[in-house]
Amino acid sequence: MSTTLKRVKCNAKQLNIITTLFNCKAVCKYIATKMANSKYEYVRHFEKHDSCLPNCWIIVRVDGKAFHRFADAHAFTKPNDVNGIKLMTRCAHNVMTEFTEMVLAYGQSDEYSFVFKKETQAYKRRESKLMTNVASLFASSYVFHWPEFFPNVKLLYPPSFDGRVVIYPSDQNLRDYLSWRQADCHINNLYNTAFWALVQEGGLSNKEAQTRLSGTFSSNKNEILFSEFGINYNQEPEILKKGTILLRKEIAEEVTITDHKTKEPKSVTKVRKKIEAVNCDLIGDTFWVEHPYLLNTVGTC
Ligand code: DGT
Ligand code: MG
Ligand code: MG
Repeated sequence: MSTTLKRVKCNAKQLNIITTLFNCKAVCKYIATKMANSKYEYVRHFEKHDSCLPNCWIIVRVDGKAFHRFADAHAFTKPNDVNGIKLMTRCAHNVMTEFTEMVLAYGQSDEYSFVFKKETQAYKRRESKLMTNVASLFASSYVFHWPEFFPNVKLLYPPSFDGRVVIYPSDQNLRDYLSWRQADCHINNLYNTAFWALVQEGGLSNKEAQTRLSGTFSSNKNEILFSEFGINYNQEPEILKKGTILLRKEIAEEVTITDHKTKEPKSVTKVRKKIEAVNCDLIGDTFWVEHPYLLNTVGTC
């Protein structure tokens, strides 16, 4: 049969008709071979091979495009809009639910970093696949969940998020990366809290507040907040000072099952993983000592 088929010359449309008519496995196989070996096939070899280095942590970071404009356009509270922060975390939760080989995520401001375990084989570790799938799911989730967090604010235009991939070979590099993002959260939040206190409560113009804070250290900003506005920065909510960490926690649950021998109901403990948000320090050792499974990822997720 295949000998006869190979003698037939026809275009793709005609081949499709043959498949429909005969619905025959051999015909389908023949067509697949024919199409795959078209003269255009060579263009595939121009694609970049972009597999991430093996045995390294893969981080995908997404960041809102021009979010200063987006925040203004949608009247976000300054310096922090808690609904905006919660929406970001809802999106990150979606991403972690979809990508089960993610160990944790860390978010602050308009960005989220997602950590894939070292051994992940998701998308054959292809950088472009990982980055674009994460960024597009994050962006679509942002629009999808918007009404839950901003029921009275019309979404004026579609937001977008850029994405990048960074590879870290050692656990220490990974910890340093996350510490860098959390330190950035702290530095920006302290500055923004002081800046907007000076503007909103102190009556300074944006330019005057900027000049006032220029060249100041953390201690100076803490002092301005405390002595001029009665704000103890240390008592600001952790979600603002530390950002948000999403991790998979093991939850032990009592469930009732039917004993297959006695056919009687019995109670057993089942362990399942649940994605949880925490707002704590991840720069010190405590977090890593309390969650040792995060770095020891073989066989997890
Ligand atoms: P990009 O990322 O280069 O496209 O530009 P932006 O404008 O997104 O800049 P970026 O990512 O460095 O900084 C984040 C901006 O988002 C920053 O201007 C403040 C704004 N933003 C983030 N979260 C909030 C919030 O909760 N409230 C307000 N009012 N603004 C926020
Ligand atoms: Mg941005
Ligand atoms: Mg940003």
